Amino acid sequence: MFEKILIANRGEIALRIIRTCKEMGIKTVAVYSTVDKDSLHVRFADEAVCIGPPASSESYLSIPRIMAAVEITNADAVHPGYGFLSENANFAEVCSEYGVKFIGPSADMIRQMGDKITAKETMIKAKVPVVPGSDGQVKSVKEGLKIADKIGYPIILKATAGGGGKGMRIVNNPDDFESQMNKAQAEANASFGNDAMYLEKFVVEPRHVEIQIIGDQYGRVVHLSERDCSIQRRHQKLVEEAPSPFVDAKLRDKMGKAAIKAGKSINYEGVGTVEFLVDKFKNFYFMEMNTRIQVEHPVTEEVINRDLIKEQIKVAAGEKLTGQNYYPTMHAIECRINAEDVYKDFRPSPGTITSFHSPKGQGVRVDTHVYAGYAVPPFYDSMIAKLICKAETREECIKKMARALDEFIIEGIKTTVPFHQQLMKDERFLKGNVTTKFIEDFELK
Ligand code: MV4
Repeated sequence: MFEKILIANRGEIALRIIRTCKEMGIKTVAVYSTVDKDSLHVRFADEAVCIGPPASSESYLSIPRIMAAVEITNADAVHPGYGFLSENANFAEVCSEYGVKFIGPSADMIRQMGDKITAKETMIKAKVPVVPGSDGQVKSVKEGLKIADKIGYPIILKATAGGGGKGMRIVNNPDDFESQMNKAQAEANASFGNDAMYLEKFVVEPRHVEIQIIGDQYGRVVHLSERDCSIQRRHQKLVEEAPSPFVDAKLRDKMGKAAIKAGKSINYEGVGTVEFLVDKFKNFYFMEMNTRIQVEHPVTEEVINRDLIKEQIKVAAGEKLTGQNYYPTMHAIECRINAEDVYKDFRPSPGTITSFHSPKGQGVRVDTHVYAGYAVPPFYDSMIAKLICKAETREECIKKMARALDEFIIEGIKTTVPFHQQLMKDERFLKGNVTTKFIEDFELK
């Protein structure tokens, strides 16, 4: 087992990782930017190293600065958390060249899933269902029009370097093709410096259902069932739950098997998530694979009663999996509490939290790094807490969440709490009738 893990991250996930390390008897190193010097991850870690100024590019995203911290503290492993360098193949490579274990998959596995055309080709070979579309890159408008004509409109153009909705455009008819392709390419170029595009049939009003998997260093891959993340706004998830209200045991089994095939096809090591689009007929299609621990991992933890960070560290250290899959025994929902003003288009609302009281009680979990007096910096992600509730049934879980949200006191900044309070009373949400189009039709009162 590792002796000392350096956590290349900040906020709630850095704290979350430190907690598990302590329980496992592993020493921890925090890294921090100057604006985070009073953060709890700095206080709770055994050692802490300042790695630079607030700008991420000069601190949490700086490979040389993080490697310098590894060097001076003699850490034998690095946990990247989510965001920042967690899916950076170069970072994984530098760690391995330096002889420090990157807690996650190899650089090659990250690269294979990072390029969306390569990922899709890999899935086709592995016989994982994918959305019908172009065979790789669409090189011209003329070629794209021909393919779109064959598969039928609407179609969606996607950037091969993309993910998370950037460089994506829906095309409803051939007349719009050229202008939409130009827009998607311009956006992809600006975001990724790569304007390569591919094309797919557009799945109308899909659900976003993802399967959590874990692979060990000996070729074994198991699944930990699904999460439903259909409630998103501009590709930012707001609510996640497990199990999905739309997934029955039969579909879970089929999707679980497909996700395992996906993982095995690249010899996947570590925790990962295979994202699928699910249509109203329960057809499912591979969308992307995330090669990191995700924000919403606690909903899975709550329903299968396992610590995913612990499992992640164990496989990274070379432990074997037993080979069994995990199935939900409870229902869990996570609400993301962001420092945002929901009445002003979810605009960021950084500043000092003047008072903070988090909800408590049976079945209530709050993962957060903030406290009364904490100043939310404007430099990073706006998420300040995750409220996770669990109960025997979805209905009870929603009631518990509504109660817990009413107990949340956060003063000094605006948060997404009012959005969630309204959602927990929404007729369609209560029925589990949610697709990725839900928020578009949702009106905040
Ligand atoms: C799609 C789609 C419909 N059909 N692909 C959005 C983010 C990126 N990961 C892929 N996305 C989508 N791809 C086809 N062929 C609809 C979306 C999509 C979406 C997917 C998941 C969650 C929220 C979404 C919101 C809008 C569009």
